[in-house]
Amino acid sequence: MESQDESAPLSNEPLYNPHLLQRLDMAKCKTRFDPPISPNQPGEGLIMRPLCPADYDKGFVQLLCQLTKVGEVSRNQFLRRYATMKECPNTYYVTVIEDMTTSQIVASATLVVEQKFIHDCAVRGRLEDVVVSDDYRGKQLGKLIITVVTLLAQHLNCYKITLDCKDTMIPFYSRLGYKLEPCSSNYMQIRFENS
Ligand code: 16G
Repeated sequence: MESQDESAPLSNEPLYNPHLLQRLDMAKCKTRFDPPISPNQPGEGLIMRPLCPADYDKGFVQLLCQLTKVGEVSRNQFLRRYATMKECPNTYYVTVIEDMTTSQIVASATLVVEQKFIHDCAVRGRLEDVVVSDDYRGKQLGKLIITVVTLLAQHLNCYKITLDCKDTMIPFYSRLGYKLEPCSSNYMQIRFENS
């Protein structure tokens, strides 16, 4: 991809079909919201939608820094990664919440849909990179975005959805229906240098 003019406005093309979010049946989940919020009404001045290129200028990368090490991601690097995700149909569902009053991304969560041969060529969901801005705590946004991405995985016929998280987050995810399966699966990793 050629380098973009840094001053050119970025597109609002969604990473995936936004209607998918609107079609989700929130009644299918046991999580209750008080006050009630939903993908269509996540809170005053807020909108939930798929990631788009313009989110680079709305603090998306800075938000991810609240989760882990991100590095210096340039505009072109971001656009190239967005493009390679977009080229993999039915795989990447990066979902964000924007505060329309400040034009800032304040929460994000990613569903990755992995294709399998097992379970009759099923697909499996992975919940990744969940982050809510420190300034937006207490508005049920984490609960909402995880519930929505989980329902999306179900809607896309994933046979399961999994995540990894710090010990301290286990009670939070447990309240949203995620279960530890210590006897049947353990999370293991190799950390490559500089990661
Ligand atoms: C958490 C995230 C994971 C993310 C990782 C980054 C959730 C549910 N889990 O485990 O998606 O990739 O943190 O940490 O959001 P790392 O930089 O140590 O890999």
